[in-house]
Amino acid sequence: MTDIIDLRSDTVTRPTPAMRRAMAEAEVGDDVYGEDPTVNLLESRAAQRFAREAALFVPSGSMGNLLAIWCSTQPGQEVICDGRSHTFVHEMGAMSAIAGVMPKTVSSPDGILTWERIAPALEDGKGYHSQTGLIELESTHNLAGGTVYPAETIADISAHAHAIGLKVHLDGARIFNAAVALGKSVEEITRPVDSVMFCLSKALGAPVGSMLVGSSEFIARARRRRKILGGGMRQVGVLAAAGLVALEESPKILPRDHENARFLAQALAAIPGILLDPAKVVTNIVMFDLEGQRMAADLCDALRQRGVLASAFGPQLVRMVTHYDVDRPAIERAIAAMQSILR
Ligand code: TLP
Repeated sequence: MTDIIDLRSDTVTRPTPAMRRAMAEAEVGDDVYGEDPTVNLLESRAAQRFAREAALFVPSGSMGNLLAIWCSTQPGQEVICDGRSHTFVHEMGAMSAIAGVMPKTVSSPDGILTWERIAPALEDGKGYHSQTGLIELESTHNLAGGTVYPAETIADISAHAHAIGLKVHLDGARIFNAAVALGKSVEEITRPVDSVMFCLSKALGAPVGSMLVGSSEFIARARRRRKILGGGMRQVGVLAAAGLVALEESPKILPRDHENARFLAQALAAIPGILLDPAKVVTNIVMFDLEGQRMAADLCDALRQRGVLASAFGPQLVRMVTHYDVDRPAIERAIAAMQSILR
C-alpha cells in the first residue's frame, strides 16, 4: 500500500486478500460457450439477489447501461433521463452512437426524478414527434452527490410508466449503497423496474465487472448484443470469482464508508469557502462547491502535493468518495490537508 489517500472514486480499490484467493483458485471455462462455472454461479447469485429470472456479467457499468438501453428501445426513440445522469454525461454518447436513440433530459433537484417531472417530457411518436422508448433512473445519483431514490418514488414512476407501456431501467451502479441508506434490500427497492445494472467494481470493491439483471428474454438479447460489442470474455471466471466475493461480503462494510463520508462532509462544511450540506451526504459520495473562491483543479493539485487525491467534476465542483481502502485516520488526514489549503 502507498501513503496516498485516493478519494477520487470507489473504483480505485484493490482486490481484498479473499478476492485474490478466490481469483487464483477459480474454476474456469469458455464463457462464450456458457461453460464458465464461476461466471454461471455469479449470474445465478445476482439474479437470485434481485429476484429476477436472469443476469449477465459485463465488463463495465457503461456497457451494462448501454445494453439495457439498446435492448429496450428502437432506433429513433428517446430515453428520458436526468440531465446529470451518468448515462447522459459520462458514457460518451453511447446510447446515440450505438443504440440509435436520443437522450431527453429532465432536470431534478438532487438527481431524483418524479412522475410529475417526467410526464411533460413524454413523446407519443405521432406526427413529427419522436417517441419515448424508455425511462432511465440513477440511484445512488453520482453527480448529485450520492443521493438516493426513495423506494416509493421508484415504484410510482414505474407504475405510471408501465400503465402506458413504457419500461424503466435503473442505473444502480451503487444500488447496495442506496439499500444501506434506506435500510431495505436491493430486491425490495428495485422490484418495480424492468432492468437493473449494478457494479461489482465500485463500492463493492471487485477489480472489474458489473451485472445486468432482468427477464430471461431481455438477458438473452443483452448476451447477444454484448458479443456484438466485443464483450464475450472467455475464461472470465477469474474475474467473476472476485465478483462473487464482492456480492456476498462487501455489502456488510458499506455502513463504515457512509459513516466516513458523513464525518468528512461535516468537517469540510465547517471550512470557509466550501459549500456543502452535510445532511445531504447519505452514502459514500461527498460533492462540494468552492463558492467562487478557487478553481477545483487548483485545489486538487494542492491536495495531490499533500498526498490526497480528489476529482474535479466541474470548474468549482470537487468530489471525494469513501471506500474500503480508506479508513478513519486517512479521512482525518484528508481533512487536515483541506484545512491547511483553505485556511
Ligand atoms: N462512474 C465513475 C466515472 O465514470 C464518473 C466514477 O468514478 O464514479 N453509472 C454510474 C452511476 C457511475 O457512477 C458509473 C461510473 C457508471 C455507471 C459506469 O461504470 P463503469 O466505469 O464501470 O463503466
